[in-house]
Amino acid sequence: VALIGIVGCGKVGVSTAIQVAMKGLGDLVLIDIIQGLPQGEALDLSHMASILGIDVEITGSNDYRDLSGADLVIVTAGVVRRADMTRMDLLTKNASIVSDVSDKIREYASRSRVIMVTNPLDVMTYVALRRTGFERERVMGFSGLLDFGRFRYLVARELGVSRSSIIGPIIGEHGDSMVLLPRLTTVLGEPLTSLLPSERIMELVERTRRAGAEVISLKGWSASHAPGAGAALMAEAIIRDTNAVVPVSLYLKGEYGVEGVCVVVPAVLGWSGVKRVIELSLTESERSEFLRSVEVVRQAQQAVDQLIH
Ligand code: LAC
Repeated sequence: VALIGIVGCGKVGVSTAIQVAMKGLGDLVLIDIIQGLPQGEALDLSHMASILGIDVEITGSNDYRDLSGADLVIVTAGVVRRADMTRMDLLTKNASIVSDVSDKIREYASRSRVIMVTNPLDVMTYVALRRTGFERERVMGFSGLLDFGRFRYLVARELGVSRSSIIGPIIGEHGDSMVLLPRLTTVLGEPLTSLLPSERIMELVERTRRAGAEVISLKGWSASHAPGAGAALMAEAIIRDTNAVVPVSLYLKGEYGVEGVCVVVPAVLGWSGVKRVIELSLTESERSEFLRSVEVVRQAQQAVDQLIH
């Protein structure tokens, strides 16, 4: 049985735990520094699993030693984004939290794969990579399924087709410079660019970029169910070794002509983590939009470099 650790029992951590538990992927250990919280959530989730007849062990702990033997650790710990904050405002605070968590993962779960969920996502993936010292294939950031899911929600409504009939890639930063690719987003092969006028596509892309902030301003705190769903899908691809192609934030080593930055690209996921990067054939304008997004992350990454060593 696989062991999956979830670090951080805030709303995102708990929503992720619910959705991972419901998939029955393996045993779960929830970690948080608040006394009682992970234990209480674990008990509640164990009752949930019992009602549903799902036989996974779910425990909670304030001690990182209980991550020992984890095959996968999902990191959601950090300060959450308020409506008036950009993801970058979170940078310094969360870099320090994620550094500490990464040290614990290296110490107690040295063979684990890591899915980073904390914002700003791409830079936190970089922090986790540096501080764990793991090979890049085992350290990946979650956000692409979230952002693409938001786009797909809007496009499906617009076209009156099932959400599942729409597939497409997303690349670049999890942030305002994220790159959706309407030319490569298709309804069973028919590109969005021939199904909708370009001005309308641009509106949907803009709305997708703002979707995270829209959720925060409505409900008063950050999205949690959608992130939980996407993180659980990534966990499933890894634990069940499915080879699903998923957009993940990954430290690039020359792919797309980019060296040394964590940004979102499509990758094949399985038991070992990232098995392979898929390099999309981009047009000149798509490529330059992507490279601009990479530079946004590179700047932020350089800003934390001094903090994490
Ligand atoms: C979101 C923020 C929290 O996209 O990154 O929901």
